[in-house]
Amino acid sequence: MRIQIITLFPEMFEGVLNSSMLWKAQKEGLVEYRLINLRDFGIGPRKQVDDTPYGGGDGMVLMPEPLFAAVDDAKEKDPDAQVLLMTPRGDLFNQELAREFAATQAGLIIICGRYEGYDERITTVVDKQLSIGNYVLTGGELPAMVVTDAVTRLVPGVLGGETSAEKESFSEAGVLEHPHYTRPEIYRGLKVPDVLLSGNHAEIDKWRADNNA
Ligand code: 4FN
Repeated sequence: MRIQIITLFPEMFEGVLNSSMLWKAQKEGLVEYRLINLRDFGIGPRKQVDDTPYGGGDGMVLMPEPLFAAVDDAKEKDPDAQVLLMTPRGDLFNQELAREFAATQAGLIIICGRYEGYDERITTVVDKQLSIGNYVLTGGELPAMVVTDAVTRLVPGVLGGETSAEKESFSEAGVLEHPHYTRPEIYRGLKVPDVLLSGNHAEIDKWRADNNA
């Protein structure tokens, strides 16, 4: 699966894409990431990508020409890819959508907004508008990283060892996680619940079922 990300700040993605799981997914050829710098499609010698809004008002808006050109470039690499626009007005991104994207063999092209937003005409080439939640952010980059992380771990073969049935049991049955403990048994006077040390797996399963958020 190919994930192409259109952004004015490609360097923001380096840490996330080079972290263990996403790095391994790339190394094993399961996912290919491509960062597209919107600036490369800027207009004129100053590589302009933003302009003042028609109708007046504060701030700047991403111009249509660089955005359309960047999407065209991404589509050339991957004609069947779905185009996603990260926007606070979008549908709330969730695990079900992550699973759908991962299952689809087609790639993703993710557009990240900046400033006050983008010229609305870009929505004519967008398949889905997505939001990660209701808070003010400075750009769509962090939301794009959330989608990239959530989708990549579900791409077949990425999470070694675990079967898809195992992955489903927690994240997709609406079951929240139970509390976890590791060594030492007592830390700063805080003891691990006895049942977890008992070796009684029926009792442990019951405790975990009773102690999920
Ligand atoms: N945000 C709100 C209302 C008005 C504006 C914003 C806001 C980044 C380009 C969009 C934000 C949150 C979740 C993208 C927020 C997301 C963004 C997202 C995002 C710069 C314009 C902007 C009512 C939600 C508080 C800035 C609410 N998921 N504007 O944040 O891109 O994907």
